[in-house]
Amino acid sequence: MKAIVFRDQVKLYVAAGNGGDGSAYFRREKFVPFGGPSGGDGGDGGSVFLVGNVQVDSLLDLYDQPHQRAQPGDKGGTNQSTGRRGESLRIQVPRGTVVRLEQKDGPILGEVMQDGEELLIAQGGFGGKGNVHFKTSSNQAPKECTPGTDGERKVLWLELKLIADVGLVGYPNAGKSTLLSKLTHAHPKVASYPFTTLNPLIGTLETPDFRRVRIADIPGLIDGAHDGVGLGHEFLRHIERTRLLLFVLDMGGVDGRDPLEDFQNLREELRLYNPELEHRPYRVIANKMDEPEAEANLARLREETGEHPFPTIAELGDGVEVLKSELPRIMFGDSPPPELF
Ligand SMILES: Nc1nc2c(ncn2[C@@H]2O[C@H](COP(=O)(O)OP(=O)(O)OP(=O)(O)O)[C@@H](O)[C@H]2O)c(=O)[nH]1
Ligand SMILES: [Mg+2]
Repeated sequence: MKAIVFRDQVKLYVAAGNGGDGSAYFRREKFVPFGGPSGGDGGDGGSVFLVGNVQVDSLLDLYDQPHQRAQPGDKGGTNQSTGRRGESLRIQVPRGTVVRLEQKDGPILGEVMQDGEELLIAQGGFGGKGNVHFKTSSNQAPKECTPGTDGERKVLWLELKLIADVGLVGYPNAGKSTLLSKLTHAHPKVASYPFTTLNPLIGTLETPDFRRVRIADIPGLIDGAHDGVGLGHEFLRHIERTRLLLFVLDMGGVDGRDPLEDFQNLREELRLYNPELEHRPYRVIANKMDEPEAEANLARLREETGEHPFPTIAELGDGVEVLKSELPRIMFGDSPPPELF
């Protein structure tokens, strides 16, 4: 199987610009025999910021260019001129970018959630003082000046958490991507083997009154996902941010599993990963209702769990219209699921 590489986590090495040194100069003018100090201050170094940008949808560019630095400030000049400030660097990142120090489980430095939101990740150094500042009554010709301070350097771990309203959760091959393609204009890859979807993808369902529900198609989960099996953690951390979970079940048991057990196992995986997920609002989608065993399994599921699943045949679009009208009602209805952020 082809290696799976996720580009929604990157290690980033950032260096802010050093401050320019202050300088020591003296005025040398005709007819001014003892020109005073005239060395200017160094310019401040540029800082490094992350900026949320809705146009950017992955951290792919940073993966290719992990070293990012801002400009240093220039040295102070003659005639008390201050050195040029170093330009700050503004790195464009997708909304939902979480920044940690050093490594994957390092402390969180911050998050970029909104379009245009800026997060300072490395402070530029400050310019040193030129010798003009050191003139005193007893020292009219100071040679002192101070060096600029260093810009901050950091190793950061960036990861992208999807910001979606709804997350499709299910075993591989259950029909999540098919469903997303019917609910929205997204075109995820659909195929009859497990792990077709390797990267999470978002589609937007637009309601007749122009409201939008963002739905995330998340790669299939397998048992032990909470322990990191099958890249489970990579997927589960995306699920964490959605406000409503849709459990997509293969009611035909096409891959030899029992849909009722699937449902219980999926809920258990989420709970083990993050106990809060147990209380997240959810609905059950009973997919592949065209399969021979499906009706009997659905009856059993209803009876044993008390759930009221939405029956669908995603491939044919059956049941999709009901979902299209129900999802906005659930999201924006009288008692919508709680806002997470
Ligand atoms: N019989 C039947 N097949 C379906 C239905 N919905 C989807 N499929 C088929 O099931 C297979 C898997 O569908 P996908 O949408 O790729 O499944 P997935 O859950 O996204 O799978 P992963 O990305 O691997 O996790 C494809 O061959 C689909 O054509 C359905 O309602 N009935
Ligand atoms: Mg898929």
